[in-house]
Amino acid sequence: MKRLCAFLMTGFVLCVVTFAQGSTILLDDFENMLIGGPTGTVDFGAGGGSSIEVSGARDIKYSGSQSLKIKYDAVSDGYMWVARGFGLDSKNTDWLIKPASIDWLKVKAITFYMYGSDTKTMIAFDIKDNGNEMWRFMVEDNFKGWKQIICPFGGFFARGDWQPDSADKNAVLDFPVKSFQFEPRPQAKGVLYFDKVELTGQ
Ligand SMILES: [Ca+2]
Ligand SMILES: [Ca+2]
Repeated sequence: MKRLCAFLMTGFVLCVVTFAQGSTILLDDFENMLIGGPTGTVDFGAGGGSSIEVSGARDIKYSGSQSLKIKYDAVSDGYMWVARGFGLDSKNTDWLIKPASIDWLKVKAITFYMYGSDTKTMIAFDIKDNGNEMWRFMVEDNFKGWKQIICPFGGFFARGDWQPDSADKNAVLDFPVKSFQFEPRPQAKGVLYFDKVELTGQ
């Protein structure tokens, strides 16, 4: 990525992160201590009988020294979420870059690396838009080892099963996107690893 800065008439400096040719913007590499709770670095939880454990893994990782490890047991009426980004209940979940400083008009897709175990588990990858509307992209764990998952914005759909009370529900993907979350869908049980979340202009 490259950073474009301009001096405004007011004397402020405006900086927007945009893409150099063929490059990407690194959103998250899960390198800090991964813990939950009100002051945690990961906003995660489960309900309806499902359960989840979240930690940092140093043995299985794609980049840097750590990945996000999710050990899940998703039962039929249950749900769970593992979120990072801005505006979440946990207070230290920020990405490496602020949403407002990204040139979203140039972004085509959000990508991440997933370590699969070929369990056939369906994983929902959700993003929350600027109107607090939740958008979903489905991924199947049908491979083994690390694989880059590419989620073009055109492949997301507004969730019909649940939206936050504060969601604008306007069926428009409003930028900037503020957070993302992973949810292994029921019924399924296993372990997944995620790493290196990026934006791409390709
Ligand atoms: Ca990492
Ligand atoms: Ca919206």
